Parts: sequence; C-alpha cells; structure tokens
Amino acid sequence: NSMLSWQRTAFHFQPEKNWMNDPNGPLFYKGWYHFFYQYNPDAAVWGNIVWGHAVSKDLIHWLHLPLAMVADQWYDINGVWTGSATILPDGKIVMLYTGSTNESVQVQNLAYPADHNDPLLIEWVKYSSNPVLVPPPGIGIKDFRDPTTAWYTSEGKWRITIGSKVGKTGIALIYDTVDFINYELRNQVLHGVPGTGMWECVDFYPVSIYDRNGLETSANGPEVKHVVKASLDDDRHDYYALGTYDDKNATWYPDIPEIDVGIGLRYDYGIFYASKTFYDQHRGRRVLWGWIGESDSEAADVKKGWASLQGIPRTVAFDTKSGSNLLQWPVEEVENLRLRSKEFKNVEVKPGSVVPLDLEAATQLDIFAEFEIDKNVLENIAETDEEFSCSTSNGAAHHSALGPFGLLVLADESLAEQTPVYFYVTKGFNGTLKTFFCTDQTRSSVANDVNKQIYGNFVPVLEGEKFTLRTLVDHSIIESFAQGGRTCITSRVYPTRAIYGAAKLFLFNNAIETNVTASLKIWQMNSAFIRPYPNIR
Ligand code: DQQ
Repeated sequence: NSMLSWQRTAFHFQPEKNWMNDPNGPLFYKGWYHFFYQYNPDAAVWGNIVWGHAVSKDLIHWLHLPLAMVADQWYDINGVWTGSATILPDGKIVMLYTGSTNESVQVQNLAYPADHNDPLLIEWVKYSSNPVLVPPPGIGIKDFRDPTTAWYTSEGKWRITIGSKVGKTGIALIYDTVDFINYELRNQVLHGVPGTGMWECVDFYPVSIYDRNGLETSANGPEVKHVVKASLDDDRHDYYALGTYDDKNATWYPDIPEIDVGIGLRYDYGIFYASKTFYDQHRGRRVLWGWIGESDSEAADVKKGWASLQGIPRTVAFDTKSGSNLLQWPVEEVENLRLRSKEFKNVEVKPGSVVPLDLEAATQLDIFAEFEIDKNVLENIAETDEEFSCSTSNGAAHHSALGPFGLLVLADESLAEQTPVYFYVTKGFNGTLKTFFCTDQTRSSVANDVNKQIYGNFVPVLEGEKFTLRTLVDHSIIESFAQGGRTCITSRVYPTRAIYGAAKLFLFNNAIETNVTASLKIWQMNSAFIRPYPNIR
C-alpha cells in the first residue's frame, strides 16, 4: 500500500511482509550472523507463529532465508515460540524453543541444524522425542516458556533458565542437563520478584566489571557481574538488574534490592520488548536484539501489510564509570551506512527558541549532539522541579528553569508534526542536580490513531560531563541513547507531513533561565540491503 509506504524503514531489519515479534536464537556461525524471529507468514497481526530466518555478515545487511521451523508437530502445532541457541564446545549448535502443543500447553523442544557444514544453517531438525520439558508440578501449563542459552556450571553441566510465575511473583526456573535431552529441575529458582507477574524471555549473562569487552555466557569469577533480564508480560517492558550469581546454589541476587528485576531499570524507556543477547565470538562483544512493535492501530498494520521491526542491534556492557547501569550502543557496523555529514558547532539556542538545522532531508540520520547550559545559572539557581518525571509533565511544551532542551526530530516546516528528544535538568532541595531524558510523541503525527505517550527516565550525568545524545532516525523509528547509552528511548512515530524531503530537524530550548549551546555532527544514512531469498529452481 503506497499510501503508508513511507513508514517502511530503510536500515532496520524487517521481513518483506506480515507480522514479526521476538528475536530468537541469534548466533554467529562460520562467518555469518544468524537471526531467527517470531513470524506470522499469513498476516500482519500475531498468530500462526513460526521461525523466520535471515543471515548477515555485519548485522545490518541481510539475506532472508526460508522459514527455519514451522508448526508441524503435536508439540508445537499452536506455535513455534521463542527460544535460544547454545554453541557446544565442538562447534555444534543446539536450539531450545517453546512449543505450544495441540492442547496449548507450553513445552520445551530441542532442534538442531540438519547439516553443520552448511554455513547458512538452512535446514533444521526437531529432536524425535520432543518435548524435552513439560511444565513441572505447581507451574501453570501456560506459564512456562522461552528457554535461555545454556551456560556451564562448575560441575561441568549445562544450565538453563525458563521464565514463569507463581501467583503474582515472576520467577526464573533453573534446569541442569548434560545432553539437552534429560533435565534436572533445581529446587531453588535463579530469581523471583513478587508483584512482577509472568516473566517472558528471561536473559542471563555476565558482564566484565573492568572493561567493555563482551563475555562468553559461561564466564564467571570476581571480575564479573551477572545481569538478569525479564520481559514483563503485564506491562510489556524489558527490565534488567545487575547482581551476583552463585553457581553452587544456582541462584542470583541483585546488587540493589530496591532496583531489582521488574521494579528498577529498563533497557529502553520507549517501545522495546522480548529482547535477547548473544555473545559474538567473532568480535568479542555481547549484542542485544530487541523487538520494536508498532504503536499505530492494528487496522493500520493490516492496511500496510506489515508490523514490527527489530532495533539496530546494540552492544551491551557494564558502565564502569557510573557503576550503576549497563551501556547500550548501536553496533559499530551501522556506521558503514553513513554518507555525507554536516557539523554544527556551538550553536546558541536562546531561551524559548527553535533553531532549524540545514539538512537536505531528515528521515535517515545518525545524529550526535552535545549540549551545555550556563554554568552560572546551574550553580546559582535555587531548587527546581523536584517532582519532575517525563510522563507526568507537559512534555516538551513545558517551560521551566533548566529545561527542556534538545532536538525536534521528524518535524515538518510548520512544526505541526515534531518529536522532541530532550534533556530536562532538575535541582533538589539539597542542591543535587538530576537529569531526565525524554521523548515526547504528543505532536509526532497529525493522525490520531497512534500512540502519543511521553517516554523517558532519569539519566546519570557525571561530574564534568556534557549532556550528550545519539539518535538514529529511520522513517518511523527514532532510537535515542543518552550519555553514551545509559538511558535509551525507542519510539515509533507516524508522521504524515514530516516525511521524505519534507522532514526536518530543529534544536529547541524551552528552558527559561539558561542559554543552551549545542554542537552536532549529523550523517545522512544509506539504506541497507535486505534481500529476498533467491528463487533458484
Ligand atoms: N512471544 C512468544 C513467547 C514469548 C512472547 C510467542 C514474548 O514465547 O513469551 O510469540 O513476546
């Protein structure tokens, strides 16, 4: 449908048509990145779920491959649901995934490549005695899904976790296995948090506390912290926490119980769900994939014939500077799409003003921006906006002492359509500054059947740091990373006027008390090649 075709992205992974959701089983094998995903081959809405499959050399340009697994067995006839890959020491791959059975019971199944010599891993075989796991006593038959990548225990066994719930407590069950066929349920859970509901797509992995290098999933020791991530079915967000893993007792506890899994930090404060990491042994990094749904209406999705994207894969590492959070950053390969760039140095943005940035078009961009506010004002101003939060304020239209200031993305000339991505600085009674990073969708489109929430959260800004952001713009997606990736916000927006050559970029400053000085470097971004599978007969 050409009417809505401008919403199609140019460098984000999408199937050619129909519905996609969770990333599944990402891995690097014999020179190729493999990406599998939850896919409905028949419609642009969720249902009939099978595994789509694509390969890439660089996580940006893709070749679509035939479906890897379809719903053809009693144990997955109602859906080939989410799963993860484990690469064994001999290089062989095992895939564990959830099947929804003929009676809609959630069970875990084993699959493996038909031919390990095929670098494209085109054909997949399901183990003949599937399922390998059924819901254990006390667990609901529909509350048992999404097995993780396995890691080694000190006993030399493999260990996996599977998300579930007991009452309203979200939990991560633990199983040990030596052959991926027979499993032993541990009587203690890896972790659980009351009130968080069903945990989907649990992820568990180590991060180095010294540097940004990725760690293989089995890595452990004093130089390591462990991340637990759960996707909360009840509020549709991905929450993580940093903590300590106890291999002997097969359990994990958070560094700070007040910001435990599901009640503290999120990977992303916009739309981002069912994410999964993998260790990329090719480049020694941990890479995070996340499903970015639509925020228009289902009717619009049906009309345009497709729904959902995958975010640009992000490297994820512990923030050794703040010590309190992860850092997420688009994989460096996305920089190969950069075309012409333009720099704007020390642009002064006066209180209450909007400054246009002279670019050809502003629909496919990679933006770096740095902002400074008046030091004198910062020091001398009394307490302000102690109670601020992105979503309860007036959004970017607000005027206050120290904010908001930032970018107007995907804006038309008249500013009837605009999506502000911005900082907002508050000062507490005790004089401490606290910075928020937000994205305001209120005026993102003149259409009214789209989500117009204001997203955002607190972002740590350390002594001596400027306010920095990076934003990737790709037609209907805006992915923003503040302070090097401490706080991230992804939004889907559906402008009707700010499209193609009519889309513009502006700076704005609604702070009353301070000038803002902005420096930017902005690249036009090329489109990625995302090719159909060749029809060779
Ligand atoms: N999506 C899958 C489930 C998973 C959910 C089904 C999360 O396995 O729990 O498509 O989005």
